[in-house]
Amino acid sequence: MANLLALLLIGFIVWWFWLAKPSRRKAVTDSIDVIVDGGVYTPAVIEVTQDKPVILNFIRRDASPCAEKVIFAEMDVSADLPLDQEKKLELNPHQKGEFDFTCQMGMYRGKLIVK
Ligand SMILES: [Cu+2]
Repeated sequence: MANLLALLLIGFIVWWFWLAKPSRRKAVTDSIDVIVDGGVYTPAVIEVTQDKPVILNFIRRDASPCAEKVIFAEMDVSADLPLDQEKKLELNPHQKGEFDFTCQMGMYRGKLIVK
């Protein structure tokens, strides 16, 4: 009986780590939620893949005017962020490197890493 349970457990672990993982990873890569609150972007460092379109889903919780814009200066991309709503920003990063994104005054700071 104990052996059977151990076998079932191993089977579950194999399924969980090797078979279930690819679909979960894909969902994370295609659309990433970014919370804007308390002076920080969460997550503040976002890793994406070169030439693979990705949606950054900004959710602004901070009412201060400071947070109302997000600017990717080097990529020439910016967006207005409505309060308590989702704002989808689609990027198709063609260039590898690290790109800062900030609010218009540079107080909120985040980094997009293209690999
Ligand atoms: Cu600001």
